[in-house]
Amino acid sequence: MRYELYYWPSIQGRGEFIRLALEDAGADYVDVARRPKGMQAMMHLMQSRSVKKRPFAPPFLRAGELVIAQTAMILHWLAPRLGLAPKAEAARLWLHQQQLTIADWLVEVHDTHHPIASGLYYEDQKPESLRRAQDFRGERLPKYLDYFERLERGKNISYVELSLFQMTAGLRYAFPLTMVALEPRYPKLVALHDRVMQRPRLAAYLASKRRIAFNQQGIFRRYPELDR
Ligand SMILES: N[C@@H](CCC(=O)N[C@@H](CS)C(=O)NCC(=O)O)C(=O)O
Repeated sequence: MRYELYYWPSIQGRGEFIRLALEDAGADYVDVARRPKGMQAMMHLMQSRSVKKRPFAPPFLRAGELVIAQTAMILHWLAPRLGLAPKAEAARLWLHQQQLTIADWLVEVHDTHHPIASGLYYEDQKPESLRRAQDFRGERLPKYLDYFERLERGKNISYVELSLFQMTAGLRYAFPLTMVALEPRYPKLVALHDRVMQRPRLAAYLASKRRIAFNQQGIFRRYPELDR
């Protein structure tokens, strides 16, 4: 099966959570929008009336006849096929629940720099961003980190652990000072981050050009004033 991933070509964003799973599994996939004419193909699937089940937003995955959107649902469907989730329902639902919590967490990261509207520039919502980021650093970030630090994890790496790696990496990029101060309280999450990035296929991916660098258009952005 050759999978087609559709996502904005210049940012890690939500697409990265899917890329990490595909890369870790060594899956055969195409990152469509990063290919010539790929953006047209992506916009066609989202906008053409001839496509009956149009996704609202990327990322979405095409697998044969299926087109699946929503990051957590893509992973819920894909991961058992990639060996990154068990097949039993209870175990899959538990992973899905964690992934949906990660999705909520990611929205809160985004809202530190876009608390009023995604369509406005950061510079047009700076006072609100400062307030929002202060609350995020002081209240919400430790609450999410506490939660994931304390959960029991089995020996096997699933897609949720890959996503937690991405959260730690992104938070280190966006909030370096805050993370230096907080990380001693979260040794299990730090160890998990290191363990995931040493997985051979992921290590090769992270060192390759396929891994887009964190940048100021993505969800994790570095504004030093939001990291005080
Ligand atoms: N809940 C969706 C959110 C998808 C989403 O917000 N995608 C962003 C890029 S990361 C987008 O392009 N949104 C366009 C829009 O909301 O208009 C998911 O988790 O996949």
